[in-house]
Amino acid sequence: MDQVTLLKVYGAVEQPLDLTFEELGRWPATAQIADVSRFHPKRAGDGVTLDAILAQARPKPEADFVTLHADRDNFHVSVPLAAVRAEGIVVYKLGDARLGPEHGGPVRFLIRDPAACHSQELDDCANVKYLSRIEVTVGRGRDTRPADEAAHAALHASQSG
Ligand SMILES: Nc1nc2c(c(=O)[nH]1)N[C@H]1C(S)=C(S)[C@@H](COP(=O)(O)O)O[C@H]1N2
Ligand SMILES: [Mo]
Repeated sequence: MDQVTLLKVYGAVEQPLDLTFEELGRWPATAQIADVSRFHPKRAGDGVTLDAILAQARPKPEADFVTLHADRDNFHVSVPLAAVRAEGIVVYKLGDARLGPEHGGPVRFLIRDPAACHSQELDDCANVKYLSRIEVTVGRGRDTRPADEAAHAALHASQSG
């Protein structure tokens, strides 16, 4: 059993959290989402709902954005709390195994039904891989999603091969 924190939840919350692999597995079955490939055919793993995690962290009344940080590659996304709360899934395992980096692990954020890149707040670009911190904020936080098609194409080109 290891005590390594996989995911921090902090900012405008009553109860900051440092979550380990074991703690993510401790949420009740009602909060666990099995096999995300059922709705994201090219993605894999099992997760816990963002809603369950936020219920434990308890955002302050003035909080209105959730900022998702991937420190591994310095990628950040900030989306409205009210919109993402029921849509977000924190994917952290693949069956009994840990989620590997080839799947965006150890923790990958997924929106159940994302819009096409750049079309809405909850777009495919907000499906943050290597998620290390969830920061609850008042107002929009850091967001490094590519702003237009050229920047988006450049990002994807830099990752292939
Ligand atoms: N950490 C991190 N997460 C990321 C990105 C990234 O560059 N770094 N790219 C985003 C973009 S622009 C898209 S479209 C999706 C692609 O997810 P996929 O690799 O599962 O297709 O991941 C998103 N999550
Ligand atoms: Mo994207």
